Amino acid sequence: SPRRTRALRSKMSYEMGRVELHLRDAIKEHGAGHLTLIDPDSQTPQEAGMMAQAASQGGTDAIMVGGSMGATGVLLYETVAEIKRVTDLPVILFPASTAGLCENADAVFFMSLLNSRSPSYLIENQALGAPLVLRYRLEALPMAYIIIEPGGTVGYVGDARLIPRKKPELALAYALAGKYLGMRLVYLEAGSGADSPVPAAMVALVKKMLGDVLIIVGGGIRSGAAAAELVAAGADLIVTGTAVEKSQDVCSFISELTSAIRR
Ligand code: 1GP
Repeated sequence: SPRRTRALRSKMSYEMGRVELHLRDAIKEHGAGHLTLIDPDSQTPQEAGMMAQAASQGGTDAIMVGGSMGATGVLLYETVAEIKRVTDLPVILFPASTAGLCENADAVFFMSLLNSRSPSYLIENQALGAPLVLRYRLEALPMAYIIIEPGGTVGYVGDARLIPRKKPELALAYALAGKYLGMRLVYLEAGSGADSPVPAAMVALVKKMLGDVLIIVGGGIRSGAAAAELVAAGADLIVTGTAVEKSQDVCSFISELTSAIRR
């Protein structure tokens, strides 16, 4: 019967949690959302808290915490604690390894670097981290992480076979594989501080073919105009890190981004 099928379906699928629903609601309401990335290695926890507070006032939808190097231990814990103390925003971990997990965050991008050559980034860190995710009661958001040229530090550290910028069909192939593996989010990453973001044509192709999967785009986005172009192409969530760190006035910079991408 249809009722049994429905019940089975909800039992079998890994259910969406509070943070994913918060992001999906924001996207439904405004057409797109914004995530502020804070690397605990780049400033003190107090400064991170002030950045998060300003980003919150500027309308960001959640704070991502992570970094390729040094985003671990007491510094990570205190950074998350300070952000949670001064804002009501969900904190989503963006870990480079199991060391990027921490019990006071709300959620984790539980991701596999699909175009890595290294089993460490495909599945080993995930297997070692999964029992911690359970113990810390973190909401796991199942995500395909795909690194596009130039790839930056994360491309190097993650041993990625970078997707050429002119090959959107390769990005699509990995993204579709992620969808068929049950991932509900795809992150197209150009690398932190990239000269230019992921090409809009690549975002457009991936979004067109993936439907309900949330498309996150990050790396090298420095202006409202660049963010708006990616959202027009189909990005659901825009990530900015470096440009926020460098900004003299975080609140107005984030306002510029959020007003550019919202309808
Ligand atoms: C890096 O995509 C993110 O993982 C953000 O990149 O620092 O260039 O904003 P930026």
